Amino acid sequence: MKETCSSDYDAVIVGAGFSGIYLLHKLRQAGFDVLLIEAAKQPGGIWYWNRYPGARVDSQVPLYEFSIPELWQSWEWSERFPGWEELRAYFRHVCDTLDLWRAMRMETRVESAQFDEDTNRWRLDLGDGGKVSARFLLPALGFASKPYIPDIPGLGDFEGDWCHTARWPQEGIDLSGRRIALIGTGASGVQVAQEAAKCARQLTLFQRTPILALPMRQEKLDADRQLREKSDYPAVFEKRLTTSGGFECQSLDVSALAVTEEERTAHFEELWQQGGLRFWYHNFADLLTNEIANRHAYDFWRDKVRARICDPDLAERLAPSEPPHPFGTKRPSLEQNYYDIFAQDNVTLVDLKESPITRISAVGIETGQGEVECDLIVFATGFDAGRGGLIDMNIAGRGGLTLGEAWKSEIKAYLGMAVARFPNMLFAYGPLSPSGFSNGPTSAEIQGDWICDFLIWLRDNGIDHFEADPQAERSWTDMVAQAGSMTLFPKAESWYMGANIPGKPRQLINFPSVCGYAAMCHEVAGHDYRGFIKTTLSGTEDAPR
Ligand code: N01
Repeated sequence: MKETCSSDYDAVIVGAGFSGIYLLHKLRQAGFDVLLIEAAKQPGGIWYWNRYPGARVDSQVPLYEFSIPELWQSWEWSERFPGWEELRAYFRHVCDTLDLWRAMRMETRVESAQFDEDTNRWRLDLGDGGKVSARFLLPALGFASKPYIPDIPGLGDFEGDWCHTARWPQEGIDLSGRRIALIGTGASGVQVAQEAAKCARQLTLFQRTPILALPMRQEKLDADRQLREKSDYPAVFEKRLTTSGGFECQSLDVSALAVTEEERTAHFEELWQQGGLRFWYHNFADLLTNEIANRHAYDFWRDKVRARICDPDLAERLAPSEPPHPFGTKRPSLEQNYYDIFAQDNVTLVDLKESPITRISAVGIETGQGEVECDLIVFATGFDAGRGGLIDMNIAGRGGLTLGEAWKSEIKAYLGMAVARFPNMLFAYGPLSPSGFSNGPTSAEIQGDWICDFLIWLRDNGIDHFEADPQAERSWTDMVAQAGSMTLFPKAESWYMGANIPGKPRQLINFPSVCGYAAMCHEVAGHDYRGFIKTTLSGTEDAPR
């Protein structure tokens, strides 16, 4: 293994989240000379950047960790749904245990990457002025590395503080006694709201669409219980590869319409009591494909939430009689006391559907109903998911084509990992893979194993150049759209559909099945990695298959 001061590698990985770290481990094990570059000070990816108060994962232990025995055997969690501090500590544990630090260059941003056709290598320009080159470029930026801040007039005039949840200062922000305006009520907004409500002088939530949040049912975990449960871990890790969401179980194989009302309600109630995302992923088979089945789930959710809100006007805004979109077509978030905070005197809801924000002034936020004064604005307004970080990395393939140009009117990718005219590049946890529908480690292991096997296969076969065949890329992109059209996902204005970013192409940006995806990738590998154009060292061109 070269030290990180070398400048030429077999492969460069960008990003130290689950996907990047797993790839680094696998490729080093396979004898590749590999460097991981990360802009942050510490590994953890999303858990480095999203360190706002209350940030925690929505997949329960042990779903959100690697299946590598030497890692889980020597690690304990303190909560069923761990928070960002503990997740960061987990990443340090992973890097220590797998001895990865020496191949990681932290606090270094990749400013651009160009494919050099003469030498068949990727050339990367780094933020610290350094340059590295590699045969293979493996961006592992996560689905949410580019925060979205809406273009609201007047933000430059605001005299208080403001920040996006994914750019929360590492030293933290003291929320106590402040007048906080929180824009956005997705998963991040819910988590910030629950914490801010405890200590803010005034917390005003600006809601455009109500979140359909589920009860988290957080629990403390002790060492004895985890020790007992660890005997089940191998089976859980095996199982998560075989389900459509990468969880420990999946939807029932029965329609919500094929059971009696009592049976349906009993199942809903059971899932509700279990907590977590199970109401989403262990529900009836047609929850996400049949509007009538979906409506039953929505009505159950609505009635549960409304039972916690005394003010009927507020209840209608937070849990409307009619669904704002089919249940589960936007990712549900988990809440602990979100629906209770509105009973507090220091918490107010502004319904942006009724009175949209018109501008930000020096002292607050103006809507049609007047001005809300504040001294801190928190943007919990989401991400340019899937493509944003990759485009910002200024990646240029053959002929200088940038990803931004290639994806201007549509995101296209073969297997959700490769783009035509971008040779020797595979990205992990990117668009048109199951990323947004899968928890990080599950996807990281499926794609990481596949990418590593592919690079070994290329090495064994003396192939030093591959590229996605445009036809294969087209078919894959169409197939993801087709899969989406059989679901209710297109009925929501969600980041899943690219609908949250003005001007972004509207398409389902993730493949909606982890196990289906794994099977298809496996099948491609079994056919000599069909769909890729490969060139051998002697220059023989493989016919596109
Ligand atoms: O972002 P979001 P997020 N004016 O896009 C609103 C994961 N995650 O950071 O719904 C006013 O979901 C927007 O309104 P609308 C998880 O996968 C997980 O919360 O578009 N409001 C919405 O309310 C999640 O799905 C955890 O009408 C505007 C909010 O901002 C994904 O990350 C925790 C607006 C954005 O919600 C993203 O979640 C956090 C505008 N101009 C995140 N523009 C866990 O628990 C947008 N909004 C693991």
